[in-house]
Amino acid sequence: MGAAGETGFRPLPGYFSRQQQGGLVQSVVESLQAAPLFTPSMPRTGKPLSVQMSNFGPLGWVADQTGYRYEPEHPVTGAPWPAMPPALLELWAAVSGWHQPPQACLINVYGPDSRLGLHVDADEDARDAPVVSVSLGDRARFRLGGPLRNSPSRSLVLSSGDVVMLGGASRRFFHGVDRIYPGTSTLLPAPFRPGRINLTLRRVR
Ligand code: MD6
Ligand code: FE
Repeated sequence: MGAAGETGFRPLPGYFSRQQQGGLVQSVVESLQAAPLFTPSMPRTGKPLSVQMSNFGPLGWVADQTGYRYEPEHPVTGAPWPAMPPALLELWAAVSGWHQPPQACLINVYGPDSRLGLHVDADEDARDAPVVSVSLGDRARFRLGGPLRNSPSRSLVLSSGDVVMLGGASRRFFHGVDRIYPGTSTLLPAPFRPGRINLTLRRVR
């Protein structure tokens, strides 16, 4: 990889054990009973994303034709988002270097053909706080670019249990998920396998 220290991009491969990953999956599955997955859509075009989403924590990221924003309630049920699992609060405290706890955990659920286009995480007012992400299930090809959409990019494969942190300058770098590699993990239960779950922890305000 190289340059990790310079850009604030920090991969932490194999951060969570298989047992810890299982615990996180259980938390996600339980929370989805109360806060079901929704399909976000692009502002303006209304085009649906191929990834489904939900959230943990006091605030959740939502996307619809009006725009992208953080909301304290689920867009469909109107209920508050489920509490953040303790293991995620511990992860944030251990790696983020930030003085306040995370306010949002976005749950991204990928099917075998889902992808996530190049984007910058820019909907948080707390622009200096890092974003910490956890990969669960099938491997994915993650793409990290630079400050411009056409900056040179590199790809890395993220496996189940890997953590990556976008801090410093990389916090505002374009990134996305080119593809997942279906059938490369046995972690997730039906109906999430083949597939991948990514959790991103954020400070919003
Ligand atoms: C994903 N991750 O891995 C998508 N954003 O499924 C992200 O968009 C992301 O991993 C900010 C920081 C870390 C990430
Ligand atoms: Fe992102």
